[in-house]
Amino acid sequence: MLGLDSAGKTTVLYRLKFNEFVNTVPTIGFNTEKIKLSNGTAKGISCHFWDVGGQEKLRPLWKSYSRCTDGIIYVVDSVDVDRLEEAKTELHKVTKFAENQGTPLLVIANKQDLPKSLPVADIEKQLALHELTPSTTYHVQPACAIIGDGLHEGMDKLHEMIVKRRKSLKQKKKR
Ligand SMILES: Nc1nc2c(ncn2[C@@H]2O[C@H](COP(=O)(O)OP(=O)(O)O)[C@@H](O)[C@H]2O)c(=O)[nH]1
Ligand SMILES: [Mg+2]
Repeated sequence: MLGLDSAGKTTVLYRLKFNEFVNTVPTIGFNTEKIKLSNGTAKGISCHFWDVGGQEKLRPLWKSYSRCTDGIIYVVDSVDVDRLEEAKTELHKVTKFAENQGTPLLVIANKQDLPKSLPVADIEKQLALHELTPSTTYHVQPACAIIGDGLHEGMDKLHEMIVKRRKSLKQKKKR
């Protein structure tokens, strides 16, 4: 789980873990949790989450934490319009790493509860998701991590993309 500092990553993590709001402090380093999803079509699936700090000095860590993962969750603050360009640059950097080719991507357009939040279509455009490497399948999910809206829908989509990718990798191996 990546994204600029203050996007809401840690709030997402603990919302999924405890099914309640947990007040956060800025993450120095990372948080990690094994979470059994409790809702949606991915219910019962256990996931190991790595929530990596998003401050500029921590971003070099993203490369090591994202390689060999089944999926990347990229959390965006839908109100922080001034930093969307920065969020875009960092996201494109991560998806370009050789180790991340083809890794499914779930973009969480977070803080949709706030009145000035940008709609999902605008976020998709500003992040230039259509310009990502063609092998990257993605889904953009509007969410409010504080109350949990949208998180299970997002995880269902990510799970679907992961299963699809595994199947196609298996078929490729057989050939
Ligand atoms: N209004 C609103 N605030 C949120 C939401 N998600 C997180 N926050 C707040 O945004 C701040 C940063 O959240 P945090 O999870 O620490 O961000 P991180 O740096 O990406 O881990 C905290 O004050 C959260 O309570 C949301 O969906 N809506
Ligand atoms: Mg954090």
